[in-house]
Amino acid sequence: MTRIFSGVKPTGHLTLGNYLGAVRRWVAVDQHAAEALFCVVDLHALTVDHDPARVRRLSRQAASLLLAAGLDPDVCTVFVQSQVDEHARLAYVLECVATDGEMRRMIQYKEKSARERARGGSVRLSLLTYPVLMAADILAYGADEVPVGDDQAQHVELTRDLAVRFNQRYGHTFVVPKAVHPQVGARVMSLQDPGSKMGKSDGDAAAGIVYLLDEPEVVRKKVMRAVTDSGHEVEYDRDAKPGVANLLDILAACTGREPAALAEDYHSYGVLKKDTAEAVVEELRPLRVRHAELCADPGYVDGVLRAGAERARGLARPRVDAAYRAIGLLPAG
Ligand code: AQP
Repeated sequence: MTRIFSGVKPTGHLTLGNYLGAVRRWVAVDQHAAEALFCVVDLHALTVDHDPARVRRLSRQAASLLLAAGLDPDVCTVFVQSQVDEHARLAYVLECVATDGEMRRMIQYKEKSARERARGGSVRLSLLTYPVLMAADILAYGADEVPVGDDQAQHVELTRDLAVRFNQRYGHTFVVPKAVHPQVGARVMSLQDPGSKMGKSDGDAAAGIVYLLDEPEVVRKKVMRAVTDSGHEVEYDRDAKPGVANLLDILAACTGREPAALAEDYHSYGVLKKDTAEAVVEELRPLRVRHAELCADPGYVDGVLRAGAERARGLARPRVDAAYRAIGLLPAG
């Protein structure tokens, strides 16, 4: 049976980008089609300046949102990365296979390290190496498929390279996974800056980000204030009209229609925004309701995470042990 692994970072509140680009497909397709593991990758949240209490809070919230969105712990495994030691154990071994040059070519490293330096901060070493940890997240489970938004394509490519290199040097140990992207919603852009991804850690740009737990009125306000392009024609043209194209992509993802076909129905930006806002509010409504119920029952969420970590450990341990043996480490006991 196909095995799937994917995750979210608790670096901020989950966004519409996370939902349309990843979580919605995990719920609707992946958890039923395969043996699927979904992880709150909290170790990745430590790669930039962070507040420990906030990371803990956001980890629990992310897990609750995944369950509220419809991940069913009876059919898939939901867990927190730091509760399964195999991720960090394997990451070190993979660091001995990856190269410094490879790490420095990662687009996210270039962008985020430049951002940190511009703020006058220092760049954590883990920001450079975290794609290796991400490779460990995936390879530890022998995942065949990694359903992610477009922004993660380069990291999955690196994961494939590391798996192939390890297998060639030390004997076949890892499944070589492939990235799977949704057809619509693979890259939701900021409503205020349609040239940039709607990313949850960009707190300075909250006006352009729809958070899954935003009140409906807030969602409407953000969408109605979305930056659009010059002219009045509603056309689906990502280069010439990125703001309008982003709204059409979002509306398409919420309605199941094609963005170019939707464009033909609209003759003003105002009506397009209004319909997009309502579609987003409706899309998120059930998730918000279920999330409120789960918040009233934190013991349930903790129980799901405990069971998930135990199961994940059982799946990862044999492959990580095999990697340790293959690379030349003396088995314990
Ligand atoms: N804007 C987006 N459009 C489509 N998919 C997206 N994803 C994230 N943003 C978009 C997908 O959601 C999954 C989880 O993402 P993540 O938690 O790894 O990263 P993030 O939400 O992008 O968080 P940050 O901290 O703001 O990330 P950086 O700054 O690292 O990009 C992934 O499948 C992702 O593709």
